[in-house]
Amino acid sequence: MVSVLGRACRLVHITRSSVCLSVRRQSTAAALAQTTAPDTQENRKPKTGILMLNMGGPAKLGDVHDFLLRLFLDTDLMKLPVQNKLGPLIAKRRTPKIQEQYSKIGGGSPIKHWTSMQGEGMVKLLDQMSPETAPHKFYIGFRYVHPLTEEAIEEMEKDEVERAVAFTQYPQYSCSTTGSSLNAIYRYYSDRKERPKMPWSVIDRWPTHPLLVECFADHVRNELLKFPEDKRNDVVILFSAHSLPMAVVNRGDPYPQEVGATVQRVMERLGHCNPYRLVWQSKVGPMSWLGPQTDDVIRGLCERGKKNLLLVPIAFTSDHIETLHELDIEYGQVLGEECGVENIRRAESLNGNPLFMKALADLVQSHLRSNEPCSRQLTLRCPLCTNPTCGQTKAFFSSQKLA
Ligand code: GF9
Ligand code: FES
Repeated sequence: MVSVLGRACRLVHITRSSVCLSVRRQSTAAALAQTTAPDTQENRKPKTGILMLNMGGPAKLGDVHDFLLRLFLDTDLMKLPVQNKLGPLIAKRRTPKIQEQYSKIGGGSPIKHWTSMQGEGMVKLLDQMSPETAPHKFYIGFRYVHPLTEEAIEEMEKDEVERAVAFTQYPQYSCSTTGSSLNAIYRYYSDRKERPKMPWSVIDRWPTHPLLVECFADHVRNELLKFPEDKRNDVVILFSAHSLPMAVVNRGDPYPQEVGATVQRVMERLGHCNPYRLVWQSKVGPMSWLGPQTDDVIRGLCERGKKNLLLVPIAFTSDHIETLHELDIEYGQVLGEECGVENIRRAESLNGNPLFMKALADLVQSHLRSNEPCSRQLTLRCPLCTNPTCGQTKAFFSSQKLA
């Protein structure tokens, strides 16, 4: 179901406004040619390339193994002893369970579907908002499934974009997510002993962007309205973010603080209408992870008579396995039943919200206008970082010379 939607979506690349804009700039003959060859993302020469970075997820059950393999071989995400032996072993062992989870959410991850939709909305807006940097083209760079980051860079080089923007789709920065994707861009060039044809810059974090905050607040408000009126005031809002191993937190990863900043702004925007907590989900394996854990908090609150709960995924903008399986099935259905919850609901992910596309376009426009290669925050390594690539990646991006 999900992959069918994704395919249909890729065929509908044409956008009315981009046709109008480019026709106006061209001769009549070119304009005529344009009517026979539609002005899709694929055949107009882009000036600005925007690489949308994310981890990606398996679109089909058959993609689960390779997804896990790339994940467990990612040395920026985790360091395992004899990783090139142990990684494949763990990937193989975990495949059946993860396949079963994906089979319960429609047979695959919808991440590519949503990212394509968001990218299309974003470039359509950008072509109107910023004609001086148009045409804009978006590329998808996933860390663990196709289209891989390396494949996207190759296409951007082939397209000869004049300016490349690495745009993380994680609002909050972690070295295990955005950091890993940026290291992959750095390694693409250093492995090939090549220099980029175009200057690169990075949108490395955007945890408090006003339109992001507004989108989250809208989705929380919409979901609160679905609770029975007499319970609405008692609802506890649980902002749930992917957890991190304490070893990552303790080397000084900026993610927990930035997730907290998003939560703070969303609650301010909502006028602190309800009590809330920031909780952490998806811990795996034997190490200790940042808490409190989402499932423990649901149990604890129910035991204490707080039985109307609203879960808000705050660190991922689109639906993925952690919302559709972990929050909706494991917690919403199974755990909720177990601990006698009255009403447990989940706020919708930002997915196809047009205001979210506006947020993405605004971020890119301000970034291009700033002429800064990256944020000041990106220039500082974690105080206890031991990964040498982090230093090289930061030097690569912060030394890019923009026009
Ligand atoms: C993460 C978002 C934020 C493997 C354990 C077997 C490790 C890990 C993460 C953080 C994802 C999405 C954070 C590990 C080791 N990490 N996941 N770190 N993931 N899994 O260090 Cl929005
Ligand atoms: Fe954070 Fe290296 S782990 S900069």
